[in-house]
Amino acid sequence: MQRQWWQASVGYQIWPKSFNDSNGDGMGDIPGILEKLDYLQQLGVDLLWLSPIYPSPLADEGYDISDYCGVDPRFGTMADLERLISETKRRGMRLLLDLVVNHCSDEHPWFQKALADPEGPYGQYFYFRRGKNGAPPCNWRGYFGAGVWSPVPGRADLYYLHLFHEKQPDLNWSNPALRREIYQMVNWWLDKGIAGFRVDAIVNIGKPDSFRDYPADRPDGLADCCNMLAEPSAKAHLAEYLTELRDNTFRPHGAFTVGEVFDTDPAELAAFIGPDGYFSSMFDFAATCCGKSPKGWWAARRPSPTDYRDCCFSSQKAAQGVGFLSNVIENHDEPRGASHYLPLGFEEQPRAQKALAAVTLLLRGLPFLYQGQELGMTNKPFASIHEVDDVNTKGEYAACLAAGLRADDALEVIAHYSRDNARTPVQWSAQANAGFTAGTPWMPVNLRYRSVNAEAQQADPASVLNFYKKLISLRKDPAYKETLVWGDFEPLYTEREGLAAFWRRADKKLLVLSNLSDEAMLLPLPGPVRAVVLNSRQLPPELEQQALILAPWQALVLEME
Ligand code: TEU
Repeated sequence: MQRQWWQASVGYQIWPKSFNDSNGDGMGDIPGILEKLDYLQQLGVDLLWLSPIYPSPLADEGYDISDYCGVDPRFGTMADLERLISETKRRGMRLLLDLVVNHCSDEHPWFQKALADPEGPYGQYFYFRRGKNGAPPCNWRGYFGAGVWSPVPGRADLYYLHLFHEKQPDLNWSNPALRREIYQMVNWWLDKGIAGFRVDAIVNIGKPDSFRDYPADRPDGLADCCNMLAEPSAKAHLAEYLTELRDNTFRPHGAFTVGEVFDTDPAELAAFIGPDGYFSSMFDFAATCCGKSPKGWWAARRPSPTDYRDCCFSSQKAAQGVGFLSNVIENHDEPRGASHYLPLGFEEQPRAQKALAAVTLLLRGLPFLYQGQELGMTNKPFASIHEVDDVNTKGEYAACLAAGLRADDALEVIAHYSRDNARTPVQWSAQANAGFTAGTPWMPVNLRYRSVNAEAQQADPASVLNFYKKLISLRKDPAYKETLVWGDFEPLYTEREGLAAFWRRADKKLLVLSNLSDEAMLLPLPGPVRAVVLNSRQLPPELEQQALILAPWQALVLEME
């Protein structure tokens, strides 16, 4: 496989509104990110992905864009962003923006012009369709729980399509004029000096040639819109558009791209991330999807640590020899990784968080950390549904009630899965509002900030933060980089519950062992140990001639003969 500059990178996602506020308005901003570049550099991350910073009505927190080539004044100015591009470069880091082109905002001029004249040229930028016997054109339910068709104001029986919120109309990629506008915009950003993009919800741009009903799958009589992704015409269009997008933008710029791609058939992996793939990389969402139900969050089952391991391992095997996945335990759409993958009662424990960190950072692929993950930030408590900001959570709460759950049970469900969990302000210090803002934070901070914060962890050699630093510097250590970045992956001891054990092998033979349980484990050793390269616990590993005892939640990297 050809080597690329980005393969040895460690990614870090910034969700700007909650990262760091420089001007006291309670919202994070780009100057606030600039203030923390040294922190990020010391952590060792080098590929920074910014969730959307473009002008937006924030109906879906910036994923509803009203101007693709601007910066929302709440986040700063174009000059601030240009400074961020140059300051990251100066530190050997690269900047990725979020490319959100399945849909735009209903306040984007394209949609405004389309509404004014649905039969005109801008009408062709969207999907306008007539209703069927007084009902919408088809029975799809969108990703946020409501129907995907909303009426066009003032036009009896005309609807527009939105797979997400009604303020996020879908862009019509079958229109070459729209595609040209998008490519121009992408090239404009790449010419400005960003290194590439995280590509949002991208599989949805391939729509089938006709919009037909699917069998209803919930009491609302609607069917999940993602059924359409399996239609042969949708798949064919997706391949056509992604090839064209790559050839007209990413490829000539040598850009790095990471696709938000769910549910890829292993047979299609090469098309997405192979040497000639649409993207450089894509997120591995196997564990993210584990236990989720098409019925909604109320019917989801939490994955166990063993489920987490099995998901990661099967993705690793599928991607090996094909391309580089991007490994995540959390992002701005998911519960905090520690709260989701660690068993109840252990989510706040640093030793358990470190065991999880060792797995996600040492698998083959690019690790992408999400802001605060490196501190062991956990889910936030919810006292009432009125505290919820996120549109998706509101839809899922309604789905809980429709399924017959009582209000307090519904609250418990959404409290675990809500996207707001990942969106509380980053805990920088034990000062007021966790040092995030001098004003009133737009969303309350998690009260754990008094003990869990960056300042305290920087001073504590045994902190979660310092363990992440060790893991990242191990990946970059010239002695081990070849093995940890390009080496192969092979699982072992998979019959053991709660143990993540795997080989990373190239010029060195590294054995990664992470005990994702509260029980000590006696493990046979597959050969003599040359060196203990990393140990998450203070106590030295109990090594015998042919066996070792792995303490509860202990993670070890052993260099073997
Ligand atoms: O997410 C796409 C997506 O499929 C999610 O909506 C996902 O199903 C859901 O969040 C699971 O809880 C992307 C962005 O990451 C998300 O923040 C946006 O809301 C969405 O696209 C629309 O742009």
